[in-house]
Amino acid sequence: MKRSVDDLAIFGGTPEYEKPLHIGQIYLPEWADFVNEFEAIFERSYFTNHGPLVAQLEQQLAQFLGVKHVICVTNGTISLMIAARALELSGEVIVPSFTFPATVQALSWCGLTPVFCDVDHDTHLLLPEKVEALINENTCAVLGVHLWGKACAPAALQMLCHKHGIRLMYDSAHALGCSVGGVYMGNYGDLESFSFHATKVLNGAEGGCITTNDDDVANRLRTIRNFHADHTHMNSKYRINGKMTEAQAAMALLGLRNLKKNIANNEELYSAYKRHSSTWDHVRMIDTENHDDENNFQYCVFEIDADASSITRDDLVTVLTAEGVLARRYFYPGVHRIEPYAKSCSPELPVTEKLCSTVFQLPIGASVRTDDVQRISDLVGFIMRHGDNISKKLSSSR
Ligand code: T4K
Repeated sequence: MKRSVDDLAIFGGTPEYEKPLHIGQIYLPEWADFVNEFEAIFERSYFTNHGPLVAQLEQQLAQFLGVKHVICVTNGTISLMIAARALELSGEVIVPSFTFPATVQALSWCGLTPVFCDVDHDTHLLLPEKVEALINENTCAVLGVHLWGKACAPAALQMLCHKHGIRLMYDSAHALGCSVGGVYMGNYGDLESFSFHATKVLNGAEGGCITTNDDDVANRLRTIRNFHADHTHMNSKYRINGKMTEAQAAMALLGLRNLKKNIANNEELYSAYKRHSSTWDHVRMIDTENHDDENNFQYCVFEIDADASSITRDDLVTVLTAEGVLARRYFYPGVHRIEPYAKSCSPELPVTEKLCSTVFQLPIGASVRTDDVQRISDLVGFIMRHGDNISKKLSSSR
């Protein structure tokens, strides 16, 4: 418990956590189950190229999500690249800048031009009316992001894309196990792309998948995922090695067994943050619930009131990091501010600009307990109460 500002680790005090707490989910399977699965892989001596575990994972995910096709791939970035190729996109794609760079970089790898669209201040999601204002004769698709597991206007965007004869794809890296209208994400647009990175709620170490209810799109996805002719008997101008390994599939299958339990753990932590954060000065917690529906609570997201607070978001993150609370600035800077996009475009994105300087995430996932949330909350509350003094001390030490 900090009694004075001098007790903060950044000013020479003892850090709150010796072993840092981080944002990543890092849910692990039982060691014995992991060993069993890997012994079986060694016995089969079959490590990749659409092995039995990948087939099992695709079938189990399809059943869980209620979607016709699941195509497992190497990671969530390759997944987006294969997805864009499968939809045979060419021209401009409307996409938020307030996202992880991979969303946009995948488009660039496919020779597509990202057109950045601003997001809603409260939900951080694309707004269909802002999207529509950017559609022109060069637009071939909208790439929506179900950020923080919240549904990005699937019905409205679908109608809009249909009206303009363009494709709709989703980056659903945050949205495994999230639903809207009783339907799991994975069933919207022409296709959706997921990530099974270690920091995600389903941990394949790396990995991802694309989901679709369209047979033709599924066939093209399977063709592009593999570099030479295979059972899809289809030709494609672009192909790549995007295959998931048996090791990744083994991890993800074990994770899938515990998915509901891990999500329940996240939800408990999210609720604890919700209770405690209401007492902090000048910080609000972003509501990432899909009310009446499911969320995976993969991220706990906060926004600092930059006008009222005497400490900046960046200083808050620096002070927390020194305490071993590895808060993150997802997403900073906005993708439109990084190369190569910064050089080629200067879109008007006032909400994105603001969010990039005010939003931060606090630790959640396997390594965090509810009493950690209490400790982190006491710390954030303390820092916000003494923001003025801390800021002055930080400035004089720079
Ligand atoms: N679309 C969206 C919307 C995304 O958020 C992402 C990825 C993608 C697409 C692309 O999907 P992938 O190609 O990655 O499958 C992390 C993750 O690496 C990335 O997957 C994720 N989004 C992004 C939001 O976060 P970094 O560069 O911030 O990761 P890093 O290494 O700083 O890790 C975050 C924290 O987790 C650290 O404090 C350390 C901890 N950690 C990390 C790893 C990898 C661990 O404790 N153990 C680990 O194994 O991107």
